[in-house]
Amino acid sequence: KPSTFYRCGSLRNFAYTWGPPDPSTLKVTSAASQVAHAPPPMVLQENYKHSLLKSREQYDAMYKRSIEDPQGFWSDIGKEFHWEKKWHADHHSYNFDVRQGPIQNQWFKGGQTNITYNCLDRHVEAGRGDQICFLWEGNDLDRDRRMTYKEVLDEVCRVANWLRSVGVKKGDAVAIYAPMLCELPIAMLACARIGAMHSVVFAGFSADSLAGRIVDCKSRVVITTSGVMRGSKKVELKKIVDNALNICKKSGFEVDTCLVYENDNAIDKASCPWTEGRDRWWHDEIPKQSTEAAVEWMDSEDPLFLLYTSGSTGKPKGVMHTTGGYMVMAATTTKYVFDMQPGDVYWCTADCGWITGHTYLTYGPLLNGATSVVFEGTPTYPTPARCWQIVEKYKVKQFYTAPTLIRSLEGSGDQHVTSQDRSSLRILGTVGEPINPQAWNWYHKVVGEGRCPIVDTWWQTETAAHLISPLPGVWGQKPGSASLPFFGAHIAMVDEKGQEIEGPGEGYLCVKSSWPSTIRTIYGDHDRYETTYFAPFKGFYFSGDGCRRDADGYYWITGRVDDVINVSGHRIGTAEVEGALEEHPACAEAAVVGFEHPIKGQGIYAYVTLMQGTEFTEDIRKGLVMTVREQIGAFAAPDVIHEAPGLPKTRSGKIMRRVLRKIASKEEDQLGDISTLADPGVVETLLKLRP
Ligand code: 6R9
Repeated sequence: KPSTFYRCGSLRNFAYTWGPPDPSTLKVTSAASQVAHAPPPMVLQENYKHSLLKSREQYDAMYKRSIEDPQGFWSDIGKEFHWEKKWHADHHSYNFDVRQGPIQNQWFKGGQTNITYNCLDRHVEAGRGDQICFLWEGNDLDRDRRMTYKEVLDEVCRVANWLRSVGVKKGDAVAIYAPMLCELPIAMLACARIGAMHSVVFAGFSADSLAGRIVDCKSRVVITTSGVMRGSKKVELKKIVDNALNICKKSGFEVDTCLVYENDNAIDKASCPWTEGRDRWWHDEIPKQSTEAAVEWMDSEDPLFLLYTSGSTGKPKGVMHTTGGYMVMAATTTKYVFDMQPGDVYWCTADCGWITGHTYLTYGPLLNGATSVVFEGTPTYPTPARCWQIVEKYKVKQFYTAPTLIRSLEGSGDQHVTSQDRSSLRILGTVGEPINPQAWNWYHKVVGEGRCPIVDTWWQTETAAHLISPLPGVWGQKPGSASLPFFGAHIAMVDEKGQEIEGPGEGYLCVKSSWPSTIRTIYGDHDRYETTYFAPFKGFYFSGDGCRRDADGYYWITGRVDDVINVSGHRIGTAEVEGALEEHPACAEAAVVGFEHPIKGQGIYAYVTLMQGTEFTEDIRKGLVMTVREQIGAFAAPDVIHEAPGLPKTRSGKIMRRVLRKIASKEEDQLGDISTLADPGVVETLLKLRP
């Protein structure tokens, strides 16, 4: 069987006939609907003074310049970094309009730099090598580790030398499939040092998904670990990698080297599956390497990394980011949004397998010379107090997490929070999905004791850095609103005809001009890049999100308007889940939609048509869920499987998802016009079979 990766969404999704999104999907998330009619009052937070920005007027002036003179604005900031070769005076150009030729973005053209050099060497050379770079906290309470900037630099150089020794060159892709050990960001930094693109695959993805990502970018080298403990659960990562490498081999692509770090509290050397010749132990290979490794000077527009993400159609997209613009914007957003000073102890709970772990756990904090906490475990193990124990232990100043975690911790009771000392906290952040005002208020009052501004940061894998976010202490906050655009983010809201909406209103969230960390392409498929992001609304980058703008110019993100669902801040394409379900031998057809979930934001609701003559049993239901876990990963497992002898389709055979969404959210009284259905009777049958 071909892997899901290639057939997910089945062929009907491969025709990129993307028109403007269905306006009936605009209202998607609970958070947005809660604030739709009566925005909560502003929280002023006058006790917090931003260390760089003195006033809203100062922001206004800087923002204006960043839009009117982007090249001048970013050139001034670019000077703060080390460039081996300075960029051209006229270093920026872009085209966002498909009618004007190919979409392209260029920033700091002509310049040469290296992001790892700027993250590590620059600080060590400035005499700050003894400062802590990573504070690592293990899954179990008694395991921790600290690494200074100098120690991280040494290890990065060793790994860089090893990569070179196995033949990795500038421009090659290296896949990394690892848990949250210091070795994960170290491996990323080592790739960047030698100009190889890292392609980190979240270690919760299945063998199939990993294989698809390895084959797509032809990574001949994979870096992994023997296993990991997540809470009390042991995950045998190397076994998953072995399965993935077999799948790769069957599809005609062979990985020749696999570097394995022995994470012995989960799986030791003796019990780790091994393929002689291909597999190498980190402990045998890395320590013998030299701690000096020449830096590969990269052109600003040379690729830095690939990160695969879900879209509304087809297989996951290899989002490509380049060196110069990404570096400058990652650093600048981190500095202003988290008001970050060198030496700050900062904790982002994201995994490096997602964009947040790239920009705001690794590159952003290191570029600013901060101390970044790396946490291997899960936030509720051994108890729901774990996060706040870590905050107390390391005196964390800025804490950055996802609304889903906030909601889940809120549900476990305030005592787990208040039992720990949180006086070190200054700024709280959220990312990944809209935050509902209720969770915002709890985060603000209980976790932050009413003294910490909350930065609700809107951005995407594609934007690579914050585009809309409060700047702490610079303006008043409204719970549930990401507030105002960051410097250089030329945000626009358009209607379904692609006309820009000025002033208050509701529409599709777009960006009007290039920002330094814009997605440069989809790896190997520039056409798909143009069709996905630039074809829906001519002249704009389209984010896939809906939004509202209020009378104060504040943005309220309403969630995805395409076929992407956001489960606990993880982006999942409905087409991918459908493709996975269709791998089950009893499944004839599947249709997946999102529904409101009290903790996860959105849950996955799957309608499944079984093969003729198959009875819908509990075993079949479990089997379908298991198939998705195996094909994609546990985090994509459907919450509900709804037996569907028939799906609501138009006469041309198009599934009417609007109807499926209404049934999933128990709003069948609002089905709207179903007269265009080929067989309106299917709706009644579906209602009868509600699980
Ligand atoms: C960074 C990240 C991107 C999608 C995005 C949107 C949602 C992210 C948000 C938010 C409301 C916020 N999203 N931040 N929605 N408020 N502050 O999550 O990247 O995994 O690519 O997801 O997440 O729907 O389009 P990614």
